Amino acid sequence: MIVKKLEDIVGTEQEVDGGNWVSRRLLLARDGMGYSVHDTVIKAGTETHIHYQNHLEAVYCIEGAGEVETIADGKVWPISAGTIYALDQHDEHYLRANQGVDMRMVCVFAPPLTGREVHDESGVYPLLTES
Ligand code: 9YT
Repeated sequence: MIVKKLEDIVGTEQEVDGGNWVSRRLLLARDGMGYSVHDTVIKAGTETHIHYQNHLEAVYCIEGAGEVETIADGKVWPISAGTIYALDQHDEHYLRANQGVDMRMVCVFAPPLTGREVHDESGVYPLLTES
């Protein structure tokens, strides 16, 4: 059994600042679950270009509001607390948080992140494995 609290992660190296977002990485590859789980804050008023070519991600909004736009077709979906989206096609997208309030998301990645990944200039995370 693994039990952790968000307060155990905050301020450690499992809290990663990506600029537009801060990701508190609750479960990682080394926890052996086959996926990673993050509590991520998307800063108010930001737009982030993301393209997880090496990962599948599901994102469940629990606070705040914004939108996600898939770049291939220009579709825009509003996001608010209680909305989940899943990048089942490795969809390249923009993630936007509305002005004035941060968005808080629970993110699940498969394969799991190992810990310190941040987006490269194309919005991609590298595919890393525990050595
Ligand atoms: C929703 C999203 O993809 N935000 C970027 C950060 C990422 N979820 C992470 O590393 O937690």
